[in-house]
Amino acid sequence: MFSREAIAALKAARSVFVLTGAGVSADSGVPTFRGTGGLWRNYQATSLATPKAFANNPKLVWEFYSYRRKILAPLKPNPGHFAIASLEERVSSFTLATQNIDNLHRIAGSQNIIELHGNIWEVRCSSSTCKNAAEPWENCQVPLSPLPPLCGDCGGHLRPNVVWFGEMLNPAALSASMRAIQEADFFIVVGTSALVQPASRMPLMAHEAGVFVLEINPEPTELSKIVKESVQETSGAALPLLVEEAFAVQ
Ligand code: BV8
Repeated sequence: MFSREAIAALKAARSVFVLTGAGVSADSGVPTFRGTGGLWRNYQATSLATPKAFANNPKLVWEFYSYRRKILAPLKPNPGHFAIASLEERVSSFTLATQNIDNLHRIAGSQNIIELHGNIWEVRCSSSTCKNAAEPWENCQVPLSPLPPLCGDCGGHLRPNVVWFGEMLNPAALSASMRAIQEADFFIVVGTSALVQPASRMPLMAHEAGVFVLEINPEPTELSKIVKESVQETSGAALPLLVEEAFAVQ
């Protein structure tokens, strides 16, 4: 499945950067955004995952995220998540940047995680002047009405602590990702259609810096013809094999 060169490069790597997308959670039963029957298709997520949609109809957008939490609640990490967590233990420097908001990497045991698009299990006040920090969702007892619940400090609507389309990513998350990419000598991009900016620029930056970029995705993407190696396989099947081949105890 993987070239000898990829295995040798990963084995010799001092610093590994992994970028994941919705495809890594697909093996846990989480619908992807653009796949068949994906979230995108059923709920026009793009029209709901925006500040404008929330301003126009906060209740609908809140219910959209409640629906997604309901889907996610019983789901568990899959072998792809666990392989990434075990890879982190085998290399001296490791960064995982995920576009996913489902928290499955953390549940699987990954430590150094940059949540580029936030976390669906956290909420924060939607008022830009409110000092209220993001808090775990379960802390905010969701009354039946009004929806969304209101901030205890300023009375503004609470919102999911995620990055919507048209919103800037958290500058700290971006700068931490850029620093780690500069340090990386091996880059794995897995389970992403590589369409959403600025995450989709990250594998290209590494590639342009001469870093070995390995893509894992059952479908070809814009990256497939550019990066050093592209393996058309699911993450749940490929990642455990990759870790096994590179770090199997001799
Ligand atoms: C920004 C959180 C600066 C919310 C998400 C016009 C107007 C405004 C903005 C833009 C514009 N044009 C471009 C932009 C920028 C925009 C963007 O990139 N749009 C795209 C759609 C063109 N980006 C932004 O707005 C970002 N902010 O740029 O700020 C700015 C500000 C104002 C104006 C301009 C610029 C913020 C982007 C963050 C959006 N929030 N999520 C929520 O989840 O509700 S993004 C959302 O898409 C998810 O996080 C998801 O992860 C992410 C990316 O998608 P993928 O993860 O790749 O998922 P997808 O379904 O696409 O692909 C799944 C892949 O998995 C497929 O390739 C499939 O083959 C593969 N797969 C399937 N099964 C498996 C598998 N792989 C492995 N194993 C399997 N088993």
